[in-house]
Amino acid sequence: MLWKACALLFFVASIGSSFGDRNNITAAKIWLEEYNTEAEKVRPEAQEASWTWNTNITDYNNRLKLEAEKKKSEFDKRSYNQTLNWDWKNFTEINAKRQFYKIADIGESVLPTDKFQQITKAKSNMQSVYSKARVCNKPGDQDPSKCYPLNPTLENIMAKSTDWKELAWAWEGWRNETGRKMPDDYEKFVELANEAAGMNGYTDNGDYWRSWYETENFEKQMEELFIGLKDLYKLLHAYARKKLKERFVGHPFPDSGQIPAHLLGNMWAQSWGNLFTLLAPYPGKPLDVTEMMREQNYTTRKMFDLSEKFFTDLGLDPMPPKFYNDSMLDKPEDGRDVVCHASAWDFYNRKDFRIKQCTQVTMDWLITTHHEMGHVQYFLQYKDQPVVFRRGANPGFHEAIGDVLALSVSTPKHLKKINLLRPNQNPDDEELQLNFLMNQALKKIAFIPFGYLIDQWRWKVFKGETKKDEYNEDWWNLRCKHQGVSPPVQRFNTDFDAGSKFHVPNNTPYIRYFVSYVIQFQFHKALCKEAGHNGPLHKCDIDQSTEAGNKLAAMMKLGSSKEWPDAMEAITGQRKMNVSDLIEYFAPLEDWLKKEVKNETLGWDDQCGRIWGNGMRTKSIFIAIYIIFH
Ligand code: KAW
Ligand code: ZN
Repeated sequence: MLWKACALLFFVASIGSSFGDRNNITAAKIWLEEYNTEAEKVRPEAQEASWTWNTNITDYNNRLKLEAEKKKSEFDKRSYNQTLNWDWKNFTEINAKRQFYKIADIGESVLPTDKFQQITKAKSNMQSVYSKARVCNKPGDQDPSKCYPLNPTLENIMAKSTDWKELAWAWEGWRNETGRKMPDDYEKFVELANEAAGMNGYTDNGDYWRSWYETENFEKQMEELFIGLKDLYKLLHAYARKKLKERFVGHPFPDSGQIPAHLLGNMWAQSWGNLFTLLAPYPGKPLDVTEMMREQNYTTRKMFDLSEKFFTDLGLDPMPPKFYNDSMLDKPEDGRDVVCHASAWDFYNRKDFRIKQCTQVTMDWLITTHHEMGHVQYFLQYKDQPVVFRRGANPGFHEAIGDVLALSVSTPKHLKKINLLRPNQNPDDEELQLNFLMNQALKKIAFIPFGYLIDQWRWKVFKGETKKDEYNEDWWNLRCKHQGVSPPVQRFNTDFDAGSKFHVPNNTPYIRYFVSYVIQFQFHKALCKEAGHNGPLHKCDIDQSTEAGNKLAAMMKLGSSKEWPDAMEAITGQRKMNVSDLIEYFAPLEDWLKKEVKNETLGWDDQCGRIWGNGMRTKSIFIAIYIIFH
């Protein structure tokens, strides 16, 4: 007992004697512990207030959320000031140095209180416009008070309708009710986010977002990956365009080669899986998993149980006890407004983890369920890291986990195993396999340019190269150039079509999904090797491979304590992002597509042609007058 007391006295004395010593690593580590304990109190409070607002959008809950965010920002600022007591940049202990680096990086919390409140308010306004939006006056409706939300009505129309006019109504209406109401708030948000980034030593907010990747020439690297995938996308685009021209014969397709954006089965033309019936190489061999799910009376809970089982069969963690009670897995039917866009929540107290989504019983939602469960699995694996390391190795890693598992779950072999293939369907049938690959391509390859371009647009906005009155023009320059889609109705510079996509009003960076879509194939290939898979990559199902599960867990446990190449190496042995595994996965389909489009002109003009309405013309007239008089 006595020796323990002596040791404690010596310990306290040694710290005491080094007060004021900016290099005392022992004292620095004690401070880090204290920071962590405090953060585990402040963060859950902020998360709880945000959750309450997200699951019940009211002014009152908004005020509570703003109050909690202010409290968290004060804690961030206080902590930042305390980091100045240490010469942490010269610490030789890497882990402690990295914690300090992350604690000192306080983002928008750096702003003075009034500006912090302004930016939070601008974001809240945009988020509530987006989540409350309804579109009225559907063609054929008699009752003008009948209005429709994105989830499920407009999404279902975009997915299933083959009526040009109805699709155009949903497409245009959604943009009128969302983006068009946001440019003022967005401009304010950009101004203040840039100001915060500048105060933190970044050139602008885009520079700050890119810093999370800790990669030299990040923009260049993304561009190279994108170029590596463009040819494959062009094949799929040409094939889809050919088939859509047959479906919508007599309707206008632009001579510049783009596809009208409302025809691709999705509100943003980002994922084309809903065109599968039209585009399947062998239409007689459907992959009608949604129908099978409905026939078997699937419920939301059954979808989550199925997903959870896939994780635990790999040896990964089950959902904690409170998860199902506290999550919001279905859209509430009591009329309250909620943020329906799916998300996964870490409350940073090592026990509360939730998912919020408005699930429907479909194959797509089964995949989204795996995607969100992937986030929660990451939370569980890194929960014993210090709070500041409870993040993905980079944001793309967090997005990739659930998708990697879903690559196995979606294979015909696995669907057979879980009774979601029809009894007469043979999972080894090569025609069915090609149909499966087409289905995958419509989700994965179709997404690539969209995943790339959103932040191309935002980075330019943050750099100040795109001003408010150019928001929409530059948006469509990118959509036309990279995705090869065109607006189905005239656009105006008073429109703000970027704002019709959740992540823009919600201020969530998007390049993470592009990164995820590349690296998930690298992870898939490495895990398949670990699981002893032989044969083509697209046939691999890692189900029940604890070897694969262990690799994945080892990587996730790191959180963001190491730079991402270390985390990637833990799974793949590689330290670079690379498109070759994605290309290998789709090789049989690429061959098939090449034959299918041999008489088509691949690609499209960089510009869309005549898409601008009066607003844009007014602007051109002003520019012409300005030029004449100068
Ligand atoms: C997609 C991704 C996977 C599978 C199919 C897909 N289809 C489309 C995408 C890309 C993208 C989209 O819908 O456009 N997917 C999502 O937005 C899924 C939602 C999310 O899980 O990524 C969610 C987005 C979000 C972020 C911040 C606040 C609110 C929602 N991300 C997370 O919940 C999350 C949580 C912790 C860490 C990292 C991300
Ligand atoms: Zn996600």
